[in-house]
Amino acid sequence: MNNDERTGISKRLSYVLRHRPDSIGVQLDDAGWVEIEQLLDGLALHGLSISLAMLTEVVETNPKQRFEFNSDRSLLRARQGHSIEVNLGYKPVVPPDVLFHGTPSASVESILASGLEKRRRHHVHMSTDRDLMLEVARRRGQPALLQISALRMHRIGHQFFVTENDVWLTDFVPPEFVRVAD
Ligand code: HQG
Repeated sequence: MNNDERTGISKRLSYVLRHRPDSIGVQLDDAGWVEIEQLLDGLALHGLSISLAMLTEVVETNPKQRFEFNSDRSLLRARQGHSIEVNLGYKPVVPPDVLFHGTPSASVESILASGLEKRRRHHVHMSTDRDLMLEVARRRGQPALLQISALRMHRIGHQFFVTENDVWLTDFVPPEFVRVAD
């Protein structure tokens, strides 16, 4: 497969596993897992016939490691980014002092005024990786980098979770914990 083919399959998987499993007639369990056989059948019935080898290639080479197999490789799920109700089972952890969030520069003023909201996702997404966050912001134009006082938030009771691929998640970042990064 070439890059475009992998990206196309990855986008379709994101759509199905984060937002609309019903679009191919499959169901996710509480933790967001789908049976691989069901997934491949559902995709095939809805215009995307791929083999298990192709699916595995997409999952393993995904630049942001968006998907994961369970241990016996019978199930697949998205690691984050859901809009449907799932319990991913991430445990609350103590965050580092500072986390970063990338956003279009046009949104900075609004965020500094009203805080960082999760919008249609389940959490606000952050990272320790500044470059990665700038890349995220670039999806939508001129990028800006915000810095979040994560540890201070944690000390007053905000919960943080971290995924296997080092995406940090929280519910809401009040404006007093956000500033433009140095
Ligand atoms: C912004 C993608 C104005 C927020 C990416 C962001 C990431 C506000 C947008 C991952 C605001 C929501 C997450 C406020 C938040 N005023 N704008 N008060 N509060 N926003 O896509 O963080 O490809 O839901 O800054 O690469 O951009 O899906 O979140 O710009 O890793 O795997 O509202 O999603 O990964 O946008 O992206 P999103 P995000 P995937």
